Amino acid sequence: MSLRIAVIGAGPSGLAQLRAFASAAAAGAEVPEIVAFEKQSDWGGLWNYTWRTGLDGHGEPVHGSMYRYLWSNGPKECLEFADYGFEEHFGRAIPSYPPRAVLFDYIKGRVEKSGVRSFVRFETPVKWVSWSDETQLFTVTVKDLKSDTVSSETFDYVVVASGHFSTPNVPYFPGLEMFPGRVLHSHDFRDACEFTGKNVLVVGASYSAEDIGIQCHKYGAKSVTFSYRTRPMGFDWPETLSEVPLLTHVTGKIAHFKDGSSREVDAIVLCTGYLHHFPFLDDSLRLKTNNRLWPLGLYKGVFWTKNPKLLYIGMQDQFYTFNMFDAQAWYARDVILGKIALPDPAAMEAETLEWRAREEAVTNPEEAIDFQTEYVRDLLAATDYPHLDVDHVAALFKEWEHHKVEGILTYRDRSYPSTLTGTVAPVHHTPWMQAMDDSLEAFLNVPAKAAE
Ligand code: FAD
Ligand code: NA7
Repeated sequence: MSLRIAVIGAGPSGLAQLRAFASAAAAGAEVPEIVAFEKQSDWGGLWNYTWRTGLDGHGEPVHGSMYRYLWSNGPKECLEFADYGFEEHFGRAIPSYPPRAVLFDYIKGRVEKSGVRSFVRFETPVKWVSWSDETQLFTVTVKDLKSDTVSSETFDYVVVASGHFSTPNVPYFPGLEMFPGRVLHSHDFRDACEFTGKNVLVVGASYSAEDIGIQCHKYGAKSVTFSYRTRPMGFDWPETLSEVPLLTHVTGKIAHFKDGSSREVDAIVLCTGYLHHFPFLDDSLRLKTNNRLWPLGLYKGVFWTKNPKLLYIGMQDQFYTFNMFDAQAWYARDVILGKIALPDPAAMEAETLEWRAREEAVTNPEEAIDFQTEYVRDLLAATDYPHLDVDHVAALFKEWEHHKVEGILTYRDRSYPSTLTGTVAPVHHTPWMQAMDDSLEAFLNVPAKAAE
């Protein structure tokens, strides 16, 4: 087969695509040539922690948004790969809420086993992608950061798996420029210890605000004030954490809010979300969306309806993560291999609009979980991805939501059963609020050397 596929990004989404083709090859299928371009020096996407902020050593924008002491904010049982469970990777059951390093190890384990590393060109950001109607090929222009050279190659398909939690959405509030303290976006947050003893203002009311706020509390912030635009998160916060309406302006160290109240703060963290940002794509190929469950323009949430040889993996707002990327990647693979036929453009567009109407009818988190569950179920039904009990996953997500409401500082101490093996996760040796060491060795309780 002479087809060539370019995958942009070797995070969980891009790696799902590599794994999908590797599993087809292992089953005897003839698969196309795949080249994955990754701008960082290792794979794993956001899970590959970097201390850097701003620009990297080559002057490229830093991709990483993860921070030290980050622990999974959902049960690992909800993201477990159906073809490579946690028990298979670690040789035993592990607790339900692992720190970042442990999930990074799990992600790497599957692809190392598949032998796909040679398909990835590291330190090679994609700079531009164009399509030719004449040749029916994409031209992909990349920069090799090691040799400082730019080159172009042609491909039959392009899979965009570059993530969408890296380019910060940074609103302006009058007075920020004169604030005599740290002002940063969650993208640049690396370490809660910086805020020990400080009064921190966190703007935003979603996952980043919630998690960065409670990390600051855990590592000794004097107080955390959350400022919301639409509605408060409404958790039963400890005494030093509280929610106020939207920030209107700042005068000196005083933050003023929409309800007329004000507070003195030492630092401001803007947890105001991210932009879908594809600086390497021409307007005619570029997905333009905010962070939501059903972005428009993508048939099955994957195929660019205007040119289905361009595919996007992982562009939705996410309850499901790793196993949803798998469901998308397996479906994408089977379309590329000719096992699944795409309908005509009008039918693709009509189905996409139907899903959007269903998404717009969603009114609460439980319905949002059900919506994404139906989406993943729809994809899985068409491929040979190993059985994933999505009803069980959905039930776990709903339990997780309830457990967060019951205790925002204690939900990570809970345990859930694997949907693959039924094994209930062991309780972690230390309650999350007291677990200050986020290393893999501390979590697994193994000496540093043995874990390597
Ligand atoms: P990414 O992980 O962002 O990977 C994209 C890859 O593309 C990166 O390696 C990047 O370097 C590369 N890339 C980007 N642009 C280019 C280019 N032009 N050329 C070449 N390569 C490029 N999910 C969970 O399931 N559990 C959690 O606890 C959780 N916590 C999170 C915490 C934070 C702070 C954030 C931001 C996200 C969190 N997520 C969590 C969600 C996260 O989005 C997914 O887990 C997952 O990392 C998404 O994978 P991805 O491959 O789509 O994107
Ligand atoms: P999200 O989930 O996209 O949420 C963005 C938040 O930022 C949300 O609460 C927005 O308020 C708020 N926002 C956006 N613009 C503004 C302005 N202008 N003013 C005030 N507030 C604003 O992003 P997160 O970073 O929380 O989560 C992304 C991923 O990172 C997620 O997968 C996590 O697991 C980690 P709204 O509620 O819309 O009014």
